[in-house]
Amino acid sequence: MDIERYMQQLDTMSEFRRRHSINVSKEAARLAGKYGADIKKARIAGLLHDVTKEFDNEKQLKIMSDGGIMLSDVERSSPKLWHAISGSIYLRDELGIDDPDILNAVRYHTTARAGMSLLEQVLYLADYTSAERDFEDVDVIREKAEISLDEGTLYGLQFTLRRLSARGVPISPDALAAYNEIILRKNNTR
Ligand code: DGI
Ligand code: FE
Ligand code: FE
Repeated sequence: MDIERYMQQLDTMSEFRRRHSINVSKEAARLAGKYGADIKKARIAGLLHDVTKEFDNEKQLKIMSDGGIMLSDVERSSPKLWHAISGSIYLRDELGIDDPDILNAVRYHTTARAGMSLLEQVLYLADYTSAERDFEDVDVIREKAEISLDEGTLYGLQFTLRRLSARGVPISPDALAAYNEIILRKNNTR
């Protein structure tokens, strides 16, 4: 896998998004090392996870429809969710990345989902805790991410679900399924 070529994709981004992508890549590699995910895949997924985030809506809709994606009602009504979907299609169809774990990590980096792989959880958390983030509670989620992938992911989901419901915007069923799965897993191991 050609990390130099993937680095060139960062040239298409704003300075802010490039810095974020590099921070996420570094943090994903660190978490992958800590939790036993593939470090090289984590680095690539981190670099590219937001590659379509700054594309305009029409361009993202075209990438998704050309890639054979049918959006659900929640997805169609929430453009913030599009870059994760269009990003994974772009990696597959434009960059020729065929590793399903990398593609799924990008696909679910915004919402999470039930049945996440190690790499998927690593990218979700690296995106949430990346060095330039400064929202309230970021230190708490950083601490949780050191305890376990599930603790970190759960805290991230709780924070996101609280915020989305307070704003009255549609919530992805994938996020709810991820939340329920981790809660049930915790209860079963008590
Ligand atoms: O792309 P980033 O800014 O690095 O972070 P991200 O991919 O986690 O995107 C965060 C945005 O996605 C934030 O504005 C909230 C939004 N979001 C996350 N989950 C959902 C959601 N929006 C809706 N409507 N529904 C969701 O379930
Ligand atoms: Fe994102
Ligand atoms: Fe991001």
